[in-house]
Amino acid sequence: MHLVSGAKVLVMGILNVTPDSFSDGGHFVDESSIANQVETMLEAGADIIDVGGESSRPFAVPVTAAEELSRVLPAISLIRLRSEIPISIDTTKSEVAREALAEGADIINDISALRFDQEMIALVRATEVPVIIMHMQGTPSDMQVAPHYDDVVSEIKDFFRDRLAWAEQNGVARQRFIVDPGIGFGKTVEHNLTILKRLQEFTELGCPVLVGHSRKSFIGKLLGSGVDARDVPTAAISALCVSKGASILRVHDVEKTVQAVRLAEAIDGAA
Ligand code: PT1
Repeated sequence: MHLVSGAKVLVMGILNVTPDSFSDGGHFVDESSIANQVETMLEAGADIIDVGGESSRPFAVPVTAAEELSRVLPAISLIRLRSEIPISIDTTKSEVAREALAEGADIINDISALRFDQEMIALVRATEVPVIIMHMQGTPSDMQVAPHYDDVVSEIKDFFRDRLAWAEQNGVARQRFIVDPGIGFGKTVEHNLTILKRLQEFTELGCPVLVGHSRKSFIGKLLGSGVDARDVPTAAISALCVSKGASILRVHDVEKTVQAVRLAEAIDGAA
């Protein structure tokens, strides 16, 4: 993976295999629609496909590991049959991550930053895959009740410094990690805007920065657009993230974000 600074920004396409997912709920659960969605993302030039079987949108309710596995394993195997594209597994459960890696996944994407499952750190230590750690205030079921920060960027950076130090104490080098400020996870519209404005500061942690802004409710609150009309605004934010040092963008509409990313990279590279 090209994650060093100056390298091409990577576009991570979202494959939700959750019947209750926030923006494409119920659309991609049967096998042929998963296959179509994967084909569309591959043709559009996705660099990574992120497979998730548990919704983490605001007020989502948890599912069991067995339920999550029954959703994600067939999707991973389907992708692997047609492509060698890197696959990330979006889960907070070590059992789901372990079986997903065995099925062919290459990256762990843990929105709890290894906090929800005490056994996740041992799995991470036992493997060599990159690990995405995300910041969240609260849990998906309560995170949007009353988010509060004195300085949202400083507090998220402190959180990552703590998590990276803890991981190093537990035998996992910081070079393994990708950091994600967690847009929409226990944040008001203003918090999300401040994170995006000051995104460059997260690169000071020395890890690649991932942003997951796609189709989120802060876009709807700012523009009044419904969830099915947020891909152009998402691409606009993607371009801004590139100029502020992001390494990976997690999005639904890969085609529009690839266009935005290539233009932002060309502008960054101009004399
Ligand atoms: C994310 C992310 C994720 N987001 C990573 N993984 C979701 N690494 C799932 C809303 O406000 O940003 N980074 N996995 C989806 N979660 C949300 C959160 C969806 C908030 C919607 C909202 O609309």
